[in-house]
Amino acid sequence: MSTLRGRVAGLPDWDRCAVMGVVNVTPDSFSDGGEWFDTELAVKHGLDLVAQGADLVDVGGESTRPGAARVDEAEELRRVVPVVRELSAAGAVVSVDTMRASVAEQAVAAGARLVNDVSAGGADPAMIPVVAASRVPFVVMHWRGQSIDMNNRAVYGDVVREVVDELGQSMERAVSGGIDPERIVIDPGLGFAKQAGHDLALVAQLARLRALGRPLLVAASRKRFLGRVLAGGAGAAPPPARERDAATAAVSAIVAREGAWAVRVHEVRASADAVRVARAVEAATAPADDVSGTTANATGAV
Ligand code: PMM
Repeated sequence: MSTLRGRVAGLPDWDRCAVMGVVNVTPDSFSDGGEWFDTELAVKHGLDLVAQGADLVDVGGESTRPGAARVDEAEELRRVVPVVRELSAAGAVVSVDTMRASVAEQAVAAGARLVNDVSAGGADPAMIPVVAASRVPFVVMHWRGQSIDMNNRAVYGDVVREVVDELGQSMERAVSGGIDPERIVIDPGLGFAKQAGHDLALVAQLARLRALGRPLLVAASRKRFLGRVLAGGAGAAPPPARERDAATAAVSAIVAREGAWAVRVHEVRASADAVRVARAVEAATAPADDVSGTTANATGAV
Protein backbone atom coordinates (compact mmCIF):
# COMPACT_ATOMS: atom_id res chain seq x y z
CA MET A 1 0.00 0.00 0.00
CA SER A 2 2.90 2.39 0.51
CA THR A 3 3.03 2.45 -3.30
CA LEU A 4 -0.44 4.01 -3.09
CA ARG A 5 0.73 6.61 -0.60
CA GLY A 6 3.94 7.29 -2.48
CA ARG A 7 7.16 8.83 -1.22
CA VAL A 8 8.26 12.41 -0.90
CA ALA A 9 11.97 12.92 -1.57
CA GLY A 10 13.64 14.70 1.33
CA LEU A 11 11.23 13.45 4.02
CA PRO A 12 11.11 10.25 6.08
CA ASP A 13 9.01 7.30 4.83
CA TRP A 14 6.51 6.64 7.60
CA ASP A 15 5.07 3.42 6.11
CA ARG A 16 1.54 4.60 6.94
CA CYS A 17 -0.41 7.78 6.53
CA ALA A 18 1.57 10.47 8.37
CA VAL A 19 0.03 12.94 10.81
CA MET A 20 0.83 16.62 10.44
CA GLY A 21 -0.05 18.60 13.58
CA VAL A 22 -1.05 22.25 13.16
CA VAL A 23 0.50 25.13 15.10
CA ASN A 24 -1.26 28.37 14.15
CA VAL A 25 0.74 31.31 15.50
CA THR A 26 -2.21 33.61 14.78
CA PRO A 27 -4.74 35.60 16.77
CA ASP A 28 -7.60 34.78 14.38
CA SER A 29 -7.60 31.25 12.85
CA PHE A 30 -11.10 29.82 12.62
CA SER A 31 -10.12 26.64 14.39
CA ASP A 32 -7.89 27.65 17.30
CA GLY A 33 -7.50 31.42 16.94
CA GLY A 34 -5.30 33.05 19.54
CA GLU A 35 -4.43 30.00 21.59
CA TRP A 36 -0.81 29.69 20.45
CA PHE A 37 -0.16 33.34 19.58
CA ASP A 38 3.05 33.54 21.53
CA THR A 39 6.42 31.99 20.59
CA GLU A 40 6.89 30.04 23.78
CA LEU A 41 3.34 28.69 23.88
CA ALA A 42 3.48 27.82 20.19
CA VAL A 43 6.75 25.88 20.63
CA LYS A 44 5.36 24.03 23.63
CA HIS A 45 2.21 23.21 21.70
CA GLY A 46 4.28 21.87 18.78
CA LEU A 47 6.28 19.64 21.10
CA ASP A 48 3.06 18.42 22.73
CA LEU A 49 1.73 17.50 19.30
CA VAL A 50 4.89 15.50 18.58
CA ALA A 51 4.49 13.71 21.93
CA GLN A 52 0.90 12.91 20.94
CA GLY A 53 2.04 11.29 17.69
CA ALA A 54 2.54 14.04 15.12
CA ASP A 55 5.10 13.05 12.47
CA LEU A 56 5.34 16.63 11.19
CA VAL A 57 4.42 19.98 12.67
CA ASP A 58 3.00 22.66 10.36
CA VAL A 59 3.72 26.20 11.58
CA GLY A 60 1.71 29.09 10.13
CA GLY A 61 1.46 32.79 10.96
CA GLU A 62 -1.42 33.87 8.73
CA SER A 63 -5.05 32.81 8.94
CA THR A 64 -6.63 31.61 5.71
CA ARG A 65 -10.17 31.30 7.02
CA PRO A 66 -12.87 32.56 4.62
CA GLY A 67 -12.91 36.36 4.65
CA ALA A 68 -9.48 36.69 6.30
CA ALA A 69 -7.34 39.70 5.36
CA ARG A 70 -3.59 39.35 4.75
CA VAL A 71 -1.08 39.83 7.55
CA ASP A 72 1.99 41.94 6.76
CA GLU A 73 5.32 40.33 5.97
CA ALA A 74 7.31 41.57 8.98
CA GLU A 75 4.60 40.36 11.34
CA GLU A 76 4.39 36.94 9.66
CA LEU A 77 8.18 36.53 9.90
CA ARG A 78 8.08 37.54 13.55
CA ARG A 79 5.40 34.96 14.31
CA VAL A 80 6.75 32.03 12.34
CA VAL A 81 10.56 31.96 12.19
CA PRO A 82 11.40 31.62 15.92
CA VAL A 83 8.84 28.82 16.32
CA VAL A 84 10.22 26.95 13.31
CA ARG A 85 13.76 27.39 14.63
CA GLU A 86 13.02 26.06 18.09
CA LEU A 87 10.89 23.14 16.98
CA SER A 88 13.47 22.11 14.38
CA ALA A 89 16.26 22.37 16.95
CA ALA A 90 14.23 20.07 19.20
CA GLY A 91 14.18 17.46 16.43
CA ALA A 92 10.67 17.96 15.01
CA VAL A 93 10.09 17.65 11.26
CA VAL A 94 8.71 21.12 10.62
CA SER A 95 6.69 22.40 7.72
CA VAL A 96 5.95 26.09 7.17
CA ASP A 97 2.47 27.17 6.12
CA THR A 98 2.97 30.39 4.17
CA MET A 99 2.10 32.10 0.89
CA ARG A 100 5.21 34.34 1.08
CA ALA A 101 8.55 33.40 -0.48
CA SER A 102 10.48 35.45 2.08
CA VAL A 103 8.83 33.57 4.96
CA ALA A 104 9.42 30.21 3.25
CA GLU A 105 13.08 31.09 2.65
CA GLN A 106 13.74 32.19 6.22
CA ALA A 107 11.78 29.27 7.66
CA VAL A 108 13.85 26.83 5.61
CA ALA A 109 17.02 28.57 6.84
CA ALA A 110 15.65 28.06 10.37
CA GLY A 111 15.16 24.33 9.77
CA ALA A 112 11.79 23.83 8.01
CA ARG A 113 11.83 20.75 5.77
CA LEU A 114 8.60 21.30 3.81
CA VAL A 115 6.92 24.39 2.38
CA ASN A 116 3.12 24.29 2.57
CA ASP A 117 1.77 27.11 0.40
CA VAL A 118 -2.03 27.06 0.15
CA SER A 119 -1.73 29.16 -3.02
CA ALA A 120 0.72 26.70 -4.65
CA GLY A 121 2.93 29.62 -5.62
CA GLY A 122 -0.01 31.65 -6.98
CA ALA A 123 0.15 34.41 -4.35
CA ASP A 124 3.86 35.26 -4.64
CA PRO A 125 5.78 34.91 -7.92
CA ALA A 126 9.03 34.44 -5.96
CA MET A 127 7.74 31.33 -4.14
CA ILE A 128 8.46 28.67 -6.78
CA PRO A 129 12.03 29.89 -7.49
CA VAL A 130 12.76 30.02 -3.74
CA VAL A 131 11.45 26.50 -3.14
CA ALA A 132 13.26 25.19 -6.23
CA ALA A 133 16.55 26.70 -5.02
CA SER A 134 16.17 25.40 -1.48
CA ARG A 135 15.29 21.88 -2.72
CA VAL A 136 12.69 21.24 -0.02
CA PRO A 137 9.40 19.46 -0.69
CA PHE A 138 6.42 21.65 -1.66
CA VAL A 139 2.68 21.24 -1.06
CA VAL A 140 0.65 22.13 -4.13
CA MET A 141 -2.87 22.83 -2.83
CA HIS A 142 -5.96 23.50 -4.91
CA TRP A 143 -6.60 27.24 -4.62
CA ARG A 144 -8.70 29.70 -6.58
CA GLY A 145 -7.60 32.96 -4.96
CA GLN A 146 -7.27 34.77 -1.65
CA SER A 147 -9.54 33.91 1.29
CA ILE A 148 -11.15 37.35 1.38
CA ASP A 149 -13.57 36.41 -1.42
CA MET A 150 -12.89 32.73 -2.13
CA ASN A 151 -16.45 31.60 -1.44
CA ASN A 152 -17.55 33.40 -4.63
CA ARG A 153 -15.33 31.00 -6.56
CA ALA A 154 -16.93 27.84 -5.18
CA VAL A 155 -18.62 27.12 -8.51
CA TYR A 156 -18.04 23.75 -10.20
CA GLY A 157 -19.61 21.37 -12.67
CA ASP A 158 -17.65 18.22 -11.74
CA VAL A 159 -15.67 19.38 -8.72
CA VAL A 160 -13.29 16.41 -8.68
CA ARG A 161 -12.42 16.70 -12.37
CA GLU A 162 -11.87 20.45 -12.10
CA VAL A 163 -9.73 20.11 -8.97
CA VAL A 164 -7.62 17.41 -10.65
CA ASP A 165 -7.20 19.56 -13.79
CA GLU A 166 -6.34 22.73 -11.87
CA LEU A 167 -3.94 20.87 -9.55
CA GLY A 168 -2.28 19.38 -12.63
CA GLN A 169 -1.72 22.90 -14.00
CA SER A 170 -0.29 24.09 -10.66
CA MET A 171 2.02 21.07 -10.56
CA GLU A 172 3.23 21.82 -14.08
CA ARG A 173 3.93 25.42 -13.11
CA ALA A 174 5.94 24.23 -10.09
CA VAL A 175 7.92 21.70 -12.11
CA SER A 176 8.64 24.08 -14.96
CA GLY A 177 9.81 26.55 -12.30
CA GLY A 178 12.46 24.03 -11.23
CA ILE A 179 10.82 22.13 -8.35
CA ASP A 180 11.74 18.44 -8.38
CA PRO A 181 8.51 16.48 -9.12
CA GLU A 182 9.63 13.89 -6.55
CA ARG A 183 9.32 16.61 -3.90
CA ILE A 184 5.74 17.59 -4.70
CA VAL A 185 2.77 16.76 -2.46
CA ILE A 186 -0.75 17.55 -3.67
CA ASP A 187 -3.74 18.64 -1.61
CA PRO A 188 -7.40 19.08 -2.67
CA GLY A 189 -7.68 22.22 -0.49
CA LEU A 190 -10.83 21.29 1.42
CA GLY A 191 -12.83 24.41 2.29
CA PHE A 192 -10.88 26.66 -0.09
CA ALA A 193 -13.38 27.99 -2.64
CA LYS A 194 -15.55 24.96 -1.87
CA GLN A 195 -18.94 24.34 -0.33
CA ALA A 196 -19.59 21.38 1.98
CA GLY A 197 -20.84 19.19 -0.88
CA HIS A 198 -17.65 19.85 -2.86
CA ASP A 199 -15.48 18.86 0.11
CA LEU A 200 -17.44 15.65 0.66
CA ALA A 201 -17.22 14.74 -3.03
CA LEU A 202 -13.43 15.21 -2.91
CA VAL A 203 -13.10 12.99 0.17
CA ALA A 204 -15.39 10.39 -1.40
CA GLN A 205 -13.44 10.35 -4.66
CA LEU A 206 -9.93 10.84 -3.36
CA ALA A 207 -8.76 7.97 -5.55
CA ARG A 208 -9.32 10.15 -8.65
CA LEU A 209 -6.62 12.54 -7.39
CA ARG A 210 -4.13 9.71 -7.63
CA ALA A 211 -4.17 10.28 -11.39
CA LEU A 212 -1.74 13.11 -10.64
CA GLY A 213 0.79 10.55 -9.45
CA ARG A 214 1.92 12.36 -6.33
CA PRO A 215 1.37 11.78 -2.57
CA LEU A 216 -1.80 13.34 -1.16
CA LEU A 217 -2.19 15.56 1.88
CA VAL A 218 -5.74 15.92 3.23
CA ALA A 219 -6.60 18.75 5.63
CA ALA A 220 -10.19 18.28 6.81
CA SER A 221 -9.54 19.26 10.40
CA ARG A 222 -12.43 21.14 12.06
CA LYS A 223 -13.56 22.53 8.70
CA ARG A 224 -16.99 23.93 7.87
CA PHE A 225 -18.11 20.86 5.91
CA LEU A 226 -17.72 18.76 9.08
CA GLY A 227 -19.75 21.36 10.95
CA ARG A 228 -22.46 20.98 8.29
CA VAL A 229 -22.42 17.18 8.54
CA LEU A 230 -22.62 17.27 12.35
CA ALA A 231 -25.38 19.90 12.37
CA GLY A 232 -27.71 17.40 10.71
CA GLY A 233 -30.81 19.16 9.42
CA ALA A 234 -30.76 22.12 7.05
CA GLY A 235 -30.59 25.40 8.93
CA ALA A 236 -29.38 23.75 12.18
CA ALA A 237 -26.39 25.40 13.86
CA PRO A 238 -23.07 23.59 13.35
CA PRO A 239 -21.04 22.71 16.46
CA PRO A 240 -18.09 25.04 17.13
CA ALA A 241 -14.78 24.18 15.41
CA ARG A 242 -13.31 22.66 18.55
CA GLU A 243 -16.12 20.12 18.75
CA ARG A 244 -15.30 18.66 15.36
CA ASP A 245 -12.26 16.58 16.37
CA ALA A 246 -13.98 13.19 16.45
CA ALA A 247 -15.38 13.92 12.98
CA THR A 248 -11.87 14.94 11.87
CA ALA A 249 -10.45 11.62 13.12
CA ALA A 250 -13.17 9.78 11.17
CA VAL A 251 -11.98 11.51 8.00
CA SER A 252 -8.38 10.63 8.91
CA ALA A 253 -9.30 6.93 9.07
CA ILE A 254 -11.21 7.09 5.77
CA VAL A 255 -8.52 8.87 3.78
CA ALA A 256 -5.69 6.87 5.32
CA ARG A 257 -7.49 3.77 4.04
CA GLU A 258 -7.77 5.46 0.63
CA GLY A 259 -4.00 5.88 0.51
CA ALA A 260 -3.52 9.49 1.67
CA TRP A 261 0.13 10.26 2.39
CA ALA A 262 -0.68 12.56 5.32
CA VAL A 263 -3.51 14.22 7.22
CA ARG A 264 -3.18 17.74 8.63
CA VAL A 265 -4.99 18.05 11.97
CA HIS A 266 -5.28 20.29 15.02
CA GLU A 267 -5.98 17.52 17.54
CA VAL A 268 -3.33 14.88 16.91
CA ARG A 269 -4.00 12.00 19.29
CA ALA A 270 -7.20 10.69 17.73
CA SER A 271 -5.89 10.95 14.17
CA ALA A 272 -2.61 9.27 15.19
CA ASP A 273 -4.75 6.35 16.43
CA ALA A 274 -6.93 6.46 13.31
CA VAL A 275 -3.99 6.18 10.88
CA ARG A 276 -2.53 3.31 12.90
CA VAL A 277 -5.81 1.43 12.78
CA ALA A 278 -6.02 2.07 9.04
CA ARG A 279 -2.47 0.72 8.65
CA ALA A 280 -3.27 -2.42 10.67
CA VAL A 281 -6.39 -3.06 8.60
CA GLU A 282 -4.35 -2.53 5.44
CA ALA A 283 -1.73 -5.02 6.63
CA ALA A 284 -4.41 -7.58 7.47
CA THR A 285 -5.93 -7.16 4.00
CA ALA A 286 -2.69 -7.83 2.11
CA PRO A 287 -1.61 -11.43 2.72
CA ALA A 288 2.00 -10.69 1.77
CA ASP A 289 2.36 -8.10 4.53
CA ASP A 290 3.52 -8.93 8.05
CA VAL A 291 0.37 -9.01 10.16
CA SER A 292 1.97 -10.29 13.38
CA GLY A 293 0.64 -8.45 16.38
CA THR A 294 -2.37 -7.15 14.55
CA THR A 295 -4.55 -10.27 14.87
CA ALA A 296 -5.88 -12.07 17.98
CA ASN A 297 -3.58 -11.79 21.01
CA ALA A 298 -1.66 -14.66 22.58
CA THR A 299 -4.59 -15.88 24.67
CA GLY A 300 -6.78 -16.09 21.64
CA ALA A 301 -9.03 -13.34 22.94
CA VAL A 302 -10.15 -10.80 20.41
N1 PMM B 1 -6.06 24.62 5.46
C1 PMM B 1 -5.79 25.63 6.30
C2 PMM B 1 -4.47 26.07 6.46
N2 PMM B 1 -3.45 25.47 5.80
N3 PMM B 1 -2.69 23.82 4.31
C3 PMM B 1 -2.95 22.81 3.48
N4 PMM B 1 -1.95 22.19 2.82
N5 PMM B 1 -4.22 22.37 3.26
C4 PMM B 1 -5.30 22.96 3.87
O1 PMM B 1 -6.44 22.55 3.58
C5 PMM B 1 -5.04 24.02 4.77
C6 PMM B 1 -3.70 24.44 4.97
C7 PMM B 1 -6.95 26.25 7.04
O2 PMM B 1 -6.70 26.81 8.25
P1 PMM B 1 -6.33 26.01 9.63
O3 PMM B 1 -4.87 26.14 9.81
O4 PMM B 1 -7.02 26.71 10.73
O5 PMM B 1 -6.74 24.60 9.44
